[in-house]
Amino acid sequence: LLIFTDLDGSLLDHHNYRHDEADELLSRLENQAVPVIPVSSKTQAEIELLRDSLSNQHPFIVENGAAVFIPVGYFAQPPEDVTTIGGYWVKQFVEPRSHWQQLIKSISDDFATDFTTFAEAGIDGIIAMTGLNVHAAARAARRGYGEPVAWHGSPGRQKQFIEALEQQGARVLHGGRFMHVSGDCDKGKALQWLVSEFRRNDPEQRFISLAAGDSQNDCAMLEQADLALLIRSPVHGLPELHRQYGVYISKDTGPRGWSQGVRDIVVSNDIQVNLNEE
Ligand code: 2M8
Ligand code: MG
Ligand code: MG
Repeated sequence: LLIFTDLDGSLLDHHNYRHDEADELLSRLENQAVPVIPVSSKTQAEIELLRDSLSNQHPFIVENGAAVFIPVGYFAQPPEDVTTIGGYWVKQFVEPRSHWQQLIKSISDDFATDFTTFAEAGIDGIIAMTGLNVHAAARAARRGYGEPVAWHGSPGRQKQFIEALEQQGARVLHGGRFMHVSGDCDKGKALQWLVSEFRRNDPEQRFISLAAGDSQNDCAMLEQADLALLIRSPVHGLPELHRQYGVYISKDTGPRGWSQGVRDIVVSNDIQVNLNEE
């Protein structure tokens, strides 16, 4: 079993970013050698902080599937088409952040008062928009592959903005709070690539994938995974995917819903992982 999980609104509470209610299950999963792989809109720097606090040493996927980070040596052989950067094998799916910033700039005259980017907001602005503390906000500001945009204009203008970006080769994904402007990546493609690396490294194993998420930007990975857990949100409705057959919907929101959902899915699919106290 491999667990791919969104962070904000899923493993982490939407409002306070805490994960206490999932800690017990996380340590059981680690004891049972089930990798829990963060897949987030968050940056490398943000996810590293969280991994450290959880003692998680598994690969992770940053910025909505823009890149996959695998600790060097995690697999016996490095995957094809990766670059070694600071102790990781990195698979990159898109152009760097500056490319997408220039693109936004090139159309911004038409939408000047409608939006604020993370770059414009700066650390203080990010704190105000997200409720992150200053250290976390500084890490959220250090982006490699795209630009989060807070939208203030009308939905109609937003549609035009997205179309203008997409005409220039960008792709826009929606997280819990922001639009994310980057290239042709999503969490589903990144999941698929990483699952195939697990299989290549250990062809005897089947590797069932379970994906958990709460927002529109999670749907691609929920569709791609063998088992899908949709986490209820305290602030927005369920994405369209909830109508799809076989998608498990959590009863609670955030880390509490995450834990219940993962447990229920493991039990009801007869997956041979013991999550009970020894
Ligand atoms: C952004 O991501 C969230 C996740 O869904 C969003 O779009 O609402 C990212 O910029 C991330 O780096 C940051 O930590 C988060 C904080 O709420 O916002
Ligand atoms: Mg989320
Ligand atoms: Mg997210």
